[in-house]
Formats: sequence, C-alpha cells, structure tokens
Amino acid sequence: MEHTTLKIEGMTCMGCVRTLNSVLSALPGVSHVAIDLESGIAKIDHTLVTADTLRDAVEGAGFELV
Ligand SMILES: [Cu+2]
Repeated sequence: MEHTTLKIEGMTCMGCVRTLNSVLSALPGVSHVAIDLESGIAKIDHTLVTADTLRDAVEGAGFELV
C-alpha cells in the first residue's frame, strides 16, 4: 500500500471535493481518499496505480497540482 499526498489548487466548494473524490476513488487500487478543502491536501491510499496516475487524474478532472 502506498500513501500519496497531493496539494491541489482550484477546489472551491464541497462539490469540487466530491467530484475529485469520486474520480480518484474510481481508479483501480485506490482504497481510501481524504481531501481537505481548506488546505487543498488530498491523501490517497493506493496500490496498482502510481502517484503519476493520480496526478494525471486530478489534472484530467480540471484541477491543478501545486
Ligand atoms: Cu466546487
């Protein structure tokens, strides 16, 4: 199990958090996603996919990484 922390820019409301949460949770091997709106910090527990895949998914959903 890998634990990846990403700093994300562009989330403005809980809708953004929910969107991103479902995008990340849908990836194979992602077992837990915790996103904090205030700090923009997303913590992801995952196997199978790499941190790069997680970053691509965040950007693909229209958010930016810091
Ligand atoms: Cu929003």
